[in-house]
Amino acid sequence: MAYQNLLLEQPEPGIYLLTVNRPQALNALNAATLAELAQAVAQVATDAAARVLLVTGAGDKAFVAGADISEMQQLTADQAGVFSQQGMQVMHALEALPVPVIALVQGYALGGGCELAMACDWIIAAERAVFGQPEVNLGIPPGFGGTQRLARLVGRARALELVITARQIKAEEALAIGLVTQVVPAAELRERGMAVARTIAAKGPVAVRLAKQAVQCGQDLDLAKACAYETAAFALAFATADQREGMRAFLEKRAAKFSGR
Ligand code: DAK
Repeated sequence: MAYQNLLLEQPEPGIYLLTVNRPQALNALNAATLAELAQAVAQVATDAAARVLLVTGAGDKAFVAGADISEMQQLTADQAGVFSQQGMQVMHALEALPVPVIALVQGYALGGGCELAMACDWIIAAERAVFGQPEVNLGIPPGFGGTQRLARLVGRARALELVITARQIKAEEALAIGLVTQVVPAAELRERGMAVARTIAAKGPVAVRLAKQAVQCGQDLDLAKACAYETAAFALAFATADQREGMRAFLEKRAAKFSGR
């Protein structure tokens, strides 16, 4: 499928690389880009051979510098509601992908850009990455899930401080508060993402999917219910060819060849 504002590539089998491609506007998310993001996520979701999705921004200046302010400026309250829902649906769809989704952030990840990165399963940042929720500078609160995902990732007080003061933080601080999982030199960002993607692609796809779902669903349950969910996922894995192959390969001292069934 051809996109105007995105690039969706498969650099290696099973590994998708999605690039928000509006560098002239620092990859800001307008309605057209959000619509294409929804299509691209659906394309990955329907590919049974997909193993991992990397999400990044074009150029070295920004991952995504937020929702498109020039487009948002004229919105009525009703239109803003529709725009917010459109963004929320994209974030939910990304989160719901059965495969792991990793954000590769270089430069600015602000507002909707920080929200897009947080909707991914984890974030790898380049040394010069900058994160923030500057919406209050524009007279609006975050609208694509930022108040909720940031608080879940870094805790309530830190999220409140960042959202309410609009303070922007560099990669090192983002690492210290748990917003990103690793910081790498900018020149190595893509290769580091590909290396992690290859690692994931070699694992049992069903196990990866079940593990992702268990962590995600368990977060909103109490511990007993969350552990019961994990038990169900664990048991389900024993009905798969991947479980038999994974254990047989270990005992035969060879690499497993998973089929994803
Ligand atoms: N939207 C549109 N264009 C943008 C943009 C953005 N978010 N960010 C940058 N650009 C454009 C600039 O206008 C400029 O365009 P030209 O003038 O060249 O045509 C070009 O990108 C380069 O930007 P700068 O010239 O400003 O570059 P600098 O290096 O000087 O500064 C910067 C980089 C990232 C610090 C600066 O561009 C900046 O502050 N950008 C805005 C960052 C920001 O405030 N982001 C948050 C946007 S608000 C909601 C739904 C969603 C949201 C809220 C509510 N509902 C409907 C309820 C989400 C909101 C946001 O994300």
